[in-house]
Amino acid sequence: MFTDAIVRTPGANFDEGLTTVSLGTPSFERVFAQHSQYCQALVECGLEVTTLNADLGFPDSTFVEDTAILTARGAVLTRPGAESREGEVDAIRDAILDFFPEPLTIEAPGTVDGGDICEAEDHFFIGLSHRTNEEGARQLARLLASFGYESSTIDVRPMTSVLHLKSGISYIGENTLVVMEEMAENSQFQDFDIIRVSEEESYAANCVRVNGHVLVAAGFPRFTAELRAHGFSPLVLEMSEFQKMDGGLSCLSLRF
Ligand code: CIR
Repeated sequence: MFTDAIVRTPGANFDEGLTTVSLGTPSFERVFAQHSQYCQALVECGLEVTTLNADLGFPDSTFVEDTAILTARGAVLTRPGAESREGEVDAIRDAILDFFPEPLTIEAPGTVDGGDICEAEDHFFIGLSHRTNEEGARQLARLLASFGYESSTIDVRPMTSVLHLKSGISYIGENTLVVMEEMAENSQFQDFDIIRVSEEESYAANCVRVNGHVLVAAGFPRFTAELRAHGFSPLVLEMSEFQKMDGGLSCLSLRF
């Protein structure tokens, strides 16, 4: 069960952030509305939400998930792999200190984005991506081991359709992994129940279990029906404007 979440309001220069997709320019009005519905959903799931002010120095800073890995046994501040995002971590350190007084850190030349880290009970899948490098993954594995967690790496660098590991997989509890088609055969997933996400709906593979619900992006009816069929309770959220900037549901909050 989570009790808390940290989010950051998007800035008016949100559209100046990084993106690899060509889905058009986000409308700030819609970004803001979608962000506020997202926060509302976290509240509905029973979380106390801490909202940080927009930070115009970092257009991608609403994607707070990339800056830290918060676990039940301690926190790790990351070192984001995109240079323009490195400075986002300082503010997150301040924001988590009340909850995690002694966060561990990833050091140069290691880089890690939180979007590459998928926690499945006591095991962490660490994505090697164009943001999380091998040195960062090694450091993180060591830090997680010091908390008593196991981990393993999954290389997503050859996959052009995903920015981060969690663009393609999500752990939603009940031993269940949501996995996009391209990753579904990975032998590391063999002990999990798998819900496959078809290629046409692959954006929906980034979903988030928050207490009794699974937050899911709107517009993916087959996947949403599948979740219901497996006994989950989807809470559907419009994400179009975040998708334009390569963002998914998980990246908009740190949950703990
Ligand atoms: C970036 O490229 O860094 C942002 N525009 C999107 C980050 C999305 N983060 C995530 O999925 N964890």
